[in-house]
Amino acid sequence: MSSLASGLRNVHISDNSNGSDVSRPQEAGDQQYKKELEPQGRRLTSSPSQLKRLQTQYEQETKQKLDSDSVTRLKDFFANGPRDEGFTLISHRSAPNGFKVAVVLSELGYSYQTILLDFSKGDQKSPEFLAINPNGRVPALIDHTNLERQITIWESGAIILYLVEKKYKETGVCPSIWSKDLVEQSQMMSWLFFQTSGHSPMIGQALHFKYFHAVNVPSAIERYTDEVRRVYGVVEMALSEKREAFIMELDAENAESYSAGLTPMSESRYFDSPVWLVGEKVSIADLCFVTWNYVVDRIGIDLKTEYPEVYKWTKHMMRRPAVVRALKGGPVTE
Ligand SMILES: N[C@@H](CCC(=O)N[C@@H](CS)C(=O)NCC(=O)O)C(=O)O
Repeated sequence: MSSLASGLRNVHISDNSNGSDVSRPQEAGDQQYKKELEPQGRRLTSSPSQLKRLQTQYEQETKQKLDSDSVTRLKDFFANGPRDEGFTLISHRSAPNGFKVAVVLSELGYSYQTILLDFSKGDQKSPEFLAINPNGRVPALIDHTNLERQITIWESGAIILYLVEKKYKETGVCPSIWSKDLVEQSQMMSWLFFQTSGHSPMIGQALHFKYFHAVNVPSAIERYTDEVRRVYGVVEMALSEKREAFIMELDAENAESYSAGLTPMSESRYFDSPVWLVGEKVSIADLCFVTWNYVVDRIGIDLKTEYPEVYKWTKHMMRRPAVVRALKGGPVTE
């Protein structure tokens, strides 16, 4: 497995405020994980003075990192000037939001190189990166194909919309993961916005409170994990409705028996066929979820037993050659 793909699986959970750097050693259980964190003194603190001290320590460490030569690699990258073709994806070895964009680049057949930031060295808060993304988080994308001016985009959802529209304009053919129909577009955007505002941040918060928050707050872990479950409930319901409609249409000879409850729908030969959130084909509405679905077991959610349609949906996406290519990684500039 490549460094990017193994990065996504070998998740290191960073100490960031939304906890959304979520990779971790697959083989390591929670206990081992906690052991790795405890020496850093992150879970055992509770008094305001201790919290203040931790905050000051964090600020000093961040400043030291930025003052050190740790960002040289990044500086070099920008000093070398824009590449003359394709895209540069700025990501992190284990960031689901970064891989989300890689999946779409790959599905669209775009060539791109990836530069991986080192969060532990503060690369994401360096002036060079903040000039590209004022929010100091990955992903960001540089489009080198416009020779008049270099285009930079940040926020995974905005990048995805930019890419599908760009491809459409370039080729005159609507990419299969997008739609030329305004209503379908709006449905895809609803799922995309829901994913970027309701899905990934809630998983990020659940991970943060489970593994990194200075004080152990069970109610916060519960609140965010419940919220992730609620979000998956919404997706599960949408996919189940698509499944039902799909089976009723294609398995028409048994439709009456399914409706009457005489035969369970799980007996249909179409029970495991792919169904998608919008229309009848995979689109950005589906693909934006896949890299996060890969890591929710870290917060104790078992998609296979709790959300069977989400589980099948994820499996179908994970089998797509473009998704496999993205998870293996494009050319990486270390
Ligand atoms: N809403 C943003 C979220 C980006 C985000 O939180 N990225 C994480 C990695 S998945 C990050 O950069 N964390 C580093 C940090 O917080 O310092 C997006 O969808 O692009």
